[in-house]
Formats: sequence, C-alpha cells, structure tokens
Amino acid sequence: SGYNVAVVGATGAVGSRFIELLENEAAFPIKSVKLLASKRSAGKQIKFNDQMLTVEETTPESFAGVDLALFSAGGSVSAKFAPEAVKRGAVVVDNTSHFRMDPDVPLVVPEVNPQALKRHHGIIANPNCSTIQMVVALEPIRQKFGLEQVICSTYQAVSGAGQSAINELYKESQQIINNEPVSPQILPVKGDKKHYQIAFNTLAQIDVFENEDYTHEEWKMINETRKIMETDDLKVTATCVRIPVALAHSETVYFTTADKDVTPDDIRTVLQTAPGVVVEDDPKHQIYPQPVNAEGKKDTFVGRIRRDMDNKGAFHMYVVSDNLLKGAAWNSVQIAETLHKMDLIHPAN
Ligand code: A2P
Ligand code: 11C
Repeated sequence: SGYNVAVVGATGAVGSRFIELLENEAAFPIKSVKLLASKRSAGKQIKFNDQMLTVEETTPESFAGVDLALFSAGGSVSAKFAPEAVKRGAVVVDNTSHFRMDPDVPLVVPEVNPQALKRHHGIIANPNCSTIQMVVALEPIRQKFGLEQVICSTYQAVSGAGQSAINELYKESQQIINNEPVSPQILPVKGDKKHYQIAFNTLAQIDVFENEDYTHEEWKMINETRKIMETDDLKVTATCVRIPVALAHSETVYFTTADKDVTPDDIRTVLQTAPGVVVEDDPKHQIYPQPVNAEGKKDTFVGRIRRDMDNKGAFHMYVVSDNLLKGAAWNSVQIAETLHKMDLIHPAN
C-alpha cells in the first residue's frame, strides 16, 4: 500500500529537495518513486534511500499508474504534462506559476487555507516562494487583529531562478575576487534581453516587467496573497529585489491592523504559537532572522517586530525562510500530506 509518486524536474534545485523530503520527512505512505526530467538527464542515476533510481524523460505515458505527481520543471512543462498526469488519475501538486490564478485550481499554503484543497479537480498549485513566507507570517495576525494593508520589500536568493543562477553567483564571485571580467548570462531573468552581474550587486528585477511597471514577481505577490487569504480587498504591494545570497529569501513587511490598539508584544505573542513560524526577535542580544540560519530549515523566521512611529496600528517585521523548502518543495510535500489526511488522493490500485 502507499502512493506511487512522480517527481517532475527531479534534477533541478527544487527537485533535489523533493527527493530529500520524500526520503526523510513525508508523512504519507510511499509505494514507489519515479524521477522525471528532460531528455537531457534521462539515464542519470540518483540515490533514493538505499536504491539508485534512473531519471526518465517526461512523457504523457510516464504518469501511468502514478497517484501523486510533484511538478517543478517550469511553467511550460506543467502546462503540457500536468493535464496528462490528471487524465491518468494522478493528483498534481504544481510548483510553477502556470495554474495558480485559475479559479478552478486551489492555491494552498497548508497553515493558511487547507480547506481550499477540498475543491481540487486534480491540480493544486503551490504559491510563489516569496508569497508563501509572507502569508505564513501574516495570516495569524490577520485572524487575530484584522489586516488592512501590506507593503513588502524582498531580498531574494538567486536559487529562486534555479540551479544555473546559483552557479552564476559562485562563478561571478570568484571572477571578481580574481579581478577577472564577468559575463552574466542568466540573471535577472534567463529569457529577458539583458543580463547583469549579481555578485556584489543587487537587481531590482525578478521575472519580467509587466503592467504599471511592476515585475511579474511583484504581481504574483499581490494576486497570490489575495487568493490564498481569500481577501480581495486587502491592500497589498511589493518591491522584489535579487541579492547575492544563494539560499533563503528575506523580506521587510510593513502592515497595518484593523485593531488599532495592538502592540508589538501582542504581535509577538500571536506569532510565537503560529504554525510554521519561529520568532527570532531579541534586539538586546542581537537576535534576528538570517538566511544562513534559515538554510535547510522548514520554518519561517520572524524578527525585528516593532511599531511604526507615525501610524497607529502599523508595524514592521522581517521574515526569512528557505525558498526551496517552505517556499517550494516543503510546502508542496505539506500539501500532499494534507491531501492524504483529508483522504483526497485516490490510488487506482
Ligand atoms: P534537466 O536536468 O533534464 O534539464 P532548475 O529549476 O534548477 O533550473 O531545474 C529545472 C528542472 O526542470 C530540471 O530538473 C530540468 O531537467 C527540468 N526540465 C527542464 N525542461 C524540462 C522538460 N522539457 N521536461 C521535463 N523536465 C524538464
Ligand atoms: C524567484 N520567486 O525567486 C521566484 C522563483 O513562481 O514559482 C519562483 C517562481 C515561481 O526567482
């Protein structure tokens, strides 16, 4: 008994986290694991527990007999193959942005809106990494005190743009230290016209530019937050910036509560018992969240909680989380665990 699980994008940055989590953490029974990627990686061997698994090229037939498919191979791969997996009886947890805003597809952070899973028609979307960690920190505050407005600035790790962007950061860093010229080819966005140095630099562009001069990443934070929190009237905006860090996104979050008598201690108290949140907030002892400490952890770390000095019921906080874990693979595995608990995955045999 147990599920036949497929990982699509098994050779990528998120895929490697999927494999580790399925080996060690997943709280659902697993019967078999299939590793899928592009033709380029077919035949590659990857260790899973004590066996060596062979990576296969993704085709529609790859999904025959699969009960649960975890996708993280880019939007176009999900567009093409997620419906094929569903057609063959699998439940798909999709880590790309392709289906997120489809009204028929639940967009889920298990700490925030697990109930949305009941409405699934085969595909469940995993939100964008920077959105996930922000809503994990904000939802307990919204539930207790109401939320009127959110203004977020991000400091995002290069791993959000995939393994090739991590390689680019390391390469450029070495080149600069060696006084050699750099030749950026990936960041800010692989498919955009210009590429810029990320080592010892910051880039105020994550994903492509869209309406109103906001980037796609900024629109994702706006639209996904409203959908996950089921609050169409929430005022929410973001400025998204790439920084030369490999892993874990950081965010400064300004927010205003409906209850105007809330204190920073009230916020701290709520977050201390919030699921998936760890409060690291002790200025006297210089304790605050840091990417190097969040790396490899499944929690969302919150600190620097303080009042705004001009506006009543307004606060600032700092939110850090591993973008490949809570921001991607871990949130998807949690979705699968929640589906299992709610009896929403139905193996064919
Ligand atoms: P491959 O190694 O064969 O290129 P990252 O997010 O780190 O860039 O990883 C992207 C993942 O998506 C990799 O596992 C990559 O596999 C996979 N991938 C890319 N294109 C396809 C495709 N056309 N079909 C299936 N998987 C793909
Ligand atoms: C980044 N947030 O840091 C992006 C990566 O919509 O799943 C995640 C893209 C997505 O570049």
